[in-house]
Amino acid sequence: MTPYHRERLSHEQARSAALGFLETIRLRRTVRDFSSDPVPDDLIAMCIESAALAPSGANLQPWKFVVVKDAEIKRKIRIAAEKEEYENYHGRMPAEWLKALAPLQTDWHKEFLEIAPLLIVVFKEDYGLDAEGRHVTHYYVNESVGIACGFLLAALNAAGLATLTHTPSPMGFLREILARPKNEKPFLLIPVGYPAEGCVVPDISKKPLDRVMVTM
Ligand code: IYR
Repeated sequence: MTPYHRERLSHEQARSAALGFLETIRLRRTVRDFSSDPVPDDLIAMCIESAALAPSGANLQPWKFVVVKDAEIKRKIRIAAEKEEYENYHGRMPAEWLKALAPLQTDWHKEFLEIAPLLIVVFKEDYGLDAEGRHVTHYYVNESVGIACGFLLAALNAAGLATLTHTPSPMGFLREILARPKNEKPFLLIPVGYPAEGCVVPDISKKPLDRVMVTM
């Protein structure tokens, strides 16, 4: 064990810090219309460093963040994702699902996978591999990687970047295209960049606090 100390903030300081975070995270929107302008590498590295500080089951950090900037690889990912999504939108998704998605105006076209300057493909490690190739059990993998993705989206948003939490389904093709080892499973595909000039987003709102928070 090692000592842990954080200076306690005054109520005023704490309020102002919490409000600052709230105001910044309020700016986050899921964007599907990206500019192709490049994003500095160091920004992305710093945001992934934030994500990798997330808590995880037994601190085993069961994640990998693959940053794809290469146009040819992005193209392969787009082609494979569109193939799956075409099937989803033409029969695999039931009518109820399509109805729920209607306000988002999504369809099977995924040009953003090529236009966005980079994709972060997050993999979860269902188990680890030690130096001898023996399996190491991982715990709470979905919770851990989900939290890390939350940190990542918040960090990218704080850096003024737009993201899309994209889950082409099924997404096993990402493991093949990116040649990842067999203990890594695709978890989330995040196009990252700046919103395009004239970008629009769905006119949707979040539930008010009194519908999501219960105090007893
Ligand atoms: N993966 C599909 C469909 C989709 C599903 C949900 I739930 C969304 O919130 C958005 C889209 C697609 O990317 O189009």
